[in-house]
Amino acid sequence: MDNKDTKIALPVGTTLDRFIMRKQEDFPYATGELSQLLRDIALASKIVNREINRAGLMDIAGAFGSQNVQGEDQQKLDVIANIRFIRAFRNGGEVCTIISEEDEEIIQTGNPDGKYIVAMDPLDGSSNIDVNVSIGTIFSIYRRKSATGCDGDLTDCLQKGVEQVAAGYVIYGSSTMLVYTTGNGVNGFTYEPSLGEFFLSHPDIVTPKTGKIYSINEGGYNSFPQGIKDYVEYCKSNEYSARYIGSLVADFHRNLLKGGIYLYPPTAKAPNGKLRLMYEANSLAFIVEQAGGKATDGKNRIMEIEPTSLHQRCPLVIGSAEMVDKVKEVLTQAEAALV
Ligand code: FDP
Repeated sequence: MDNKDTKIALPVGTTLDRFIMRKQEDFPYATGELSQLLRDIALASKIVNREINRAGLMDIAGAFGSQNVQGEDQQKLDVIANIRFIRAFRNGGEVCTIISEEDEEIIQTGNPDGKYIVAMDPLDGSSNIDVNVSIGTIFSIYRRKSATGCDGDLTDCLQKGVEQVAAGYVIYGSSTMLVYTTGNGVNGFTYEPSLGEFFLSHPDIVTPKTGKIYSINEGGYNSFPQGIKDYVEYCKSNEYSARYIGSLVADFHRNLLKGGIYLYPPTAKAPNGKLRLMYEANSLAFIVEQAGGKATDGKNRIMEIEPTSLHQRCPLVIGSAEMVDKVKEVLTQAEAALV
């Protein structure tokens, strides 16, 4: 076989579809609905990926002129991504109810027989859209608590992170990747645009136990809790690298692969932290734990926080296990010093 043949003979790898199908075969009683739901997410993300790539040409980047429920400017692409994902869940039929960072109220899909609830941030890091920085979609999937045959309700939507059956994110970056877990490890798939398929590129992701990267918006330093200030000083005295893109999915993804920690503590501007428990923290917590890392609000495990409202915020300390433990230790010391 000459060189040319060898190249052609190289396999292209496992597609996301095939991977999902194989995993489903591991569960003899699986009905295939969760698999179909994951495929719906992949399809919507391909469409959103296309819109993002065309943003400059199509004049769909930039503010939409309205504000979302968090009081932030809605970007046109936020709105488009929200519509695309909702439409995918409506057409798919497996999801009865959606909660979205972009919508104040719960959204009924018109599929009362759907078994699943989706919580999503359709386009996270939206302030970065206009400046060509990586952005992402974050999602969590829960099984509904109520019986099928009617719309899902608030109790279905306000479930703890430990109840997630799957979670993932899509990062729209120099390449587009989908990373997800169904509670049995974490796998990453890279989009091959010429084939229109995601391929398994990062099987069984394990995050390093520790790292040398810390990600925090130090602009808020003056109002950080003392323990967080102390941890930042600890990072500096150990010559850690500061890396903060300001796009959660991108910061998280880098730290997941390389080892590191992301912190969004309470600040004067955001007394409960800025990130949302249901749309951001829980999903990434499930992923990081499945990869061997940890996620806390500084004290408590994120996935055990009892949600009380759809758009609730929480502080977030997430990443390599030993680094998250160190933050807890430093916070405890700082609190003890106050007594
Ligand atoms: P954005 O406001 O651009 O949507 O979830 C919100 C988020 O971005 C995260 O993606 C990002 O990590 C964080 O906010 C950045 O907040 P700061 O600008 O306060 O650092």
